[in-house]
Amino acid sequence: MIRDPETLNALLDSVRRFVRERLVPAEETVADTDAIPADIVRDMQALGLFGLTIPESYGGLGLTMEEEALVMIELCQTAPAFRSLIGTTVGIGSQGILMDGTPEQKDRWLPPLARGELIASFALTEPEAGSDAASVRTRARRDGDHYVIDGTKRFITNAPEAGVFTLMARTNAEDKGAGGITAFIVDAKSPGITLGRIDRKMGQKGAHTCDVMFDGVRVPAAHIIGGVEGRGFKTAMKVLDKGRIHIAAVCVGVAERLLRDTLRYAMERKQFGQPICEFQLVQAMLADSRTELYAAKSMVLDAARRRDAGDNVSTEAACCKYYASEMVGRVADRAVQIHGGAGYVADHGIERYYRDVRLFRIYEGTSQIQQIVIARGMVKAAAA
Ligand code: COS
Repeated sequence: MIRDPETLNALLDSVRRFVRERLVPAEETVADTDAIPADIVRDMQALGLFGLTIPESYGGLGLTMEEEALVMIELCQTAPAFRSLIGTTVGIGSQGILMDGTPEQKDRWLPPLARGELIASFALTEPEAGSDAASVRTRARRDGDHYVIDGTKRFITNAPEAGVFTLMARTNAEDKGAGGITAFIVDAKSPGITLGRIDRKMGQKGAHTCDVMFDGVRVPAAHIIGGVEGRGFKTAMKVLDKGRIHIAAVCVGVAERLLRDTLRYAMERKQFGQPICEFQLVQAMLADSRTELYAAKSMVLDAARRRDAGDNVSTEAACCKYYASEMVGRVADRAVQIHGGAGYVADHGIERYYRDVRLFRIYEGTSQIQQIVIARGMVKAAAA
C-alpha cells in the first residue's frame, strides 16, 4: 500500500540521490576499511533511514511494507553493507518491540531507535541453534523482579554497534521447544555482556557480526516483550516473516545495480569488432537476468501489498526470500561471466558483489528453511 505517492516519490528521490552521490563513491573505502564513515552514518540518521518502519507517533516514517520494499530497492543499488547498518534497527531488531511490546516498552525504546541514536540487534542464533531456532539454549532464570541470562549468541549482525538487543532465551527449562522461549529487550550496556571478535567474512565488509556472550546478565522482568513468558519464538517468527520480504527487496535492489552495470559494460566492451551485447550468448545471460529480476520484483511487491492488506504472508514471504536471494546469486554470477577477466579482478567491484550476495541465501533463514516454510504452508492451507 502506498499512502501518498507524492511523499513517497520525494523520499525515493532523496534516497536515490544519496546512493548516487554519497554511497556509491564510498563503496571501495568501506570494503577496504571494513567500516562505514561516520559522516555517512550521520547523513543516514538525518535522512530518517533508521526510522523507516517505526510509526510516526514514535518519530519514524511509519512506512508500509510496500513503501519499505520500494525504499530498499533504491537504497540497495550500492554495497549491501550500508543497508546492513540500518537493517537490524529498521527490521528484525525493532519489529518484535513494535509487534508485541507493551505501550511502555514502545515509548521507551522506539523513539531513540527511530532517530538512529540507538542501534537494535536481533539475538536469536547460537552456536547450536541456527536453522533450528526453537532449540535455543541461552537461559533466562527468574530472580525476584529480574531474570538472569546466561548463554552465547552467534553471528549477531550489528552487535558491535548495538545499543539494545532483542534476545530470545529459554525461560522454561522443562520445555525444550518453541514454547519455552521468551523474548527480552536487553540494554547492551548491561554488566555481564561481552562481545567476541568481529567475524572475518566472505563479503559485506563494513557490516559487522560477532558472538555475544551473556554471563549472569540481570534484566528487569519488565523487559519481557509483551510482558508474558513463552511467546518469544512466535515473536521471532513474525519478525522473520516481515524480514524476509525486506531481504527479498534488498536482493532486488542489488540485482538491479548489478544488471545495470553489466548491461553498460556489455554495450561498451568490444570483441570481434562489435560490442559484446550483440552476441546472442551474451544476450541470453542478460535476458535471463532481466526476466528473473522482473519476476522477483513482482513477487516482492505483491507479497508486500498482501501484507499491507492484512493477509498472512508467511508462505509468500518465504517464496520471495527464497527466489530473490537465489536470483541475485545467478545475476551476480552472470555479471562476472559477462565482465570476463574484468569481473574477476577486484578493480571493477563485480567480484565484491559476487561475494556480498552469497550471504542472502543464508541469513534470515537459508534457502532450505524457506523451502520448508513454503511446503508446510501449502500443506496447512490445503488441510484447512
Ligand atoms: N508466525 C507466527 N507463529 C509461528 C510462525 C509464524 N511465521 N511460524 C511458526 N509459528 C508458531 C507455530 O504456530 C507454533 O505454535 P503452536 O505451538 O502454538 O502451534 C510454534 O510457532 C512452533 O512452530 P513450529 O512447530 O513450526 O516450529 P519448528 O521448530 O518446527 O520451526 C522453522 C519452524 C524451521 C520454520 C523455524 O525454526 C525457522 O524459521 N528457522 C529458521 C530461523 C532463521 O531464520 N534463522 C536465521 C537467523 S535469525 S536472523
